[in-house]
Amino acid sequence: MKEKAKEIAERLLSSSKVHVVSHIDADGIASASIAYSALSRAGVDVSVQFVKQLEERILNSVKEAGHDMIWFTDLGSGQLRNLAGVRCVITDHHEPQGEATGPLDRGNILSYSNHGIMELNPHRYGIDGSKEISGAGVTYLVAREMGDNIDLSHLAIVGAVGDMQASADGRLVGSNREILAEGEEAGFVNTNIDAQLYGIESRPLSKVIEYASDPLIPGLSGDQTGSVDFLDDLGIPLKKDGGWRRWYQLEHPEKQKIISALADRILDAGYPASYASSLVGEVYTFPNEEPGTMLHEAKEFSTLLNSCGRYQKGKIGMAVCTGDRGEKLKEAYRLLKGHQKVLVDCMKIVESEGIEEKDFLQYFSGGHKIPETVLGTVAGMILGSGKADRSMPILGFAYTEDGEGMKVSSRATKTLVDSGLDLSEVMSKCSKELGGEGGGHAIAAGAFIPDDKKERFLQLAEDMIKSQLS
Ligand SMILES: [Mn+2]
Repeated sequence: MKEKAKEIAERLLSSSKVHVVSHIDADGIASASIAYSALSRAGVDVSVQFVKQLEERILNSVKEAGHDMIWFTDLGSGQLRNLAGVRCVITDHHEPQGEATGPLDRGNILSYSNHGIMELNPHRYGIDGSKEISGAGVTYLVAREMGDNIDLSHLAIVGAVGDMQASADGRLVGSNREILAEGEEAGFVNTNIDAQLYGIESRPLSKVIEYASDPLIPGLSGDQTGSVDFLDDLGIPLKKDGGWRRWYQLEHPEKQKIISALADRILDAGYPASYASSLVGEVYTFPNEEPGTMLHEAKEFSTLLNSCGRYQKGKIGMAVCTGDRGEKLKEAYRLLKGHQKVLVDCMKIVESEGIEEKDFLQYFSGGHKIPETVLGTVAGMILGSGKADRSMPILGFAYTEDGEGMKVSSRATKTLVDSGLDLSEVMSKCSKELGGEGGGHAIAAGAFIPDDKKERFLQLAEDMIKSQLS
């Protein structure tokens, strides 16, 4: 990959102006920020545009804008055919569609480079882009060939963590590890073995326990008083000098005490030991950021970027990534706060409307009240909160914003997936039968269906889930 990265870097450096098109999620925002920094440091004029996906309409408008050179980051490999004739480079980690442009197929490199396209994608080199490197990571490989850009390595880590590439094993693997080692050696990233809980920098201690969802803590997740009592019983002071203590401020023995008590709870509730051991894993922090802020730790940093992306404010996220610690950072925090309020309101809506149960699935109906953009997150939170039955998957329904159909989001537990459940298949096949479309992952998937087909969809999904689990 290094050789290809070098070729791409040279091509970018010989351009006078580059237009960056990136995906609008945490990884995409980190990718664009790396590309932006590397280009502007090298004196290349740069403009940036964020998109949800590279659909035909958007692709046509990008083409028509007549840019001399375009750099697609965290997307593009799925659109090679439609990019014929466009002078561009691509740094992407999604499964490529169409013929190879890498060493797997020499002939096609020539045909595509004749068409003006240069692509760096790990899948062309036998590297699994879904686990081993993110869009930001691939973009970083090019940036490091463009100049002294090792300080951008922390953004490659934020992108990988944002794409959940550290969650399966509790640590980054593959090419991500090489980037991590480089960043660590240069002093831009630290790796610690610590709790895999969310909010260890910025949230009060009891909130970290209360909101724990991966892993879920039986009897504590979602229970405010229970979480406070739990820490009290262990003799852990919640406050110090009048302020709420945070996880990162705890003494090592305190952390150990809490983690082993949490593990006991998980084991006592009958979950496997592997579930309890997922409480601990690698945590990535950034020494150049202020401790106790969301920017100091990769998971929280990526969450902040995602909340910018969700509200179409990719540029706010990029300003934060490229160093703004004033107005833009404040705006990013405001977006996150607003998002959290939306989620709390949606949880209340589900609680008051209720969850309906069938034999093999449960579902809730958000109608026009739950925005389709947060439907999946809400479904996941309901399943994680202990307010739903964890022995079956949950589906959420809501009308789409354009009023032209219905969005379905589904979430399951790892245990269900291990037993054969595949929500991606459920969402894609059942929606297709009703004239819609869908897909995703075994554990989390979504679909769009005509708005009068909800009952029929539920029936089809119920049948398929039943046969998957039997
Ligand atoms: Mn990505």
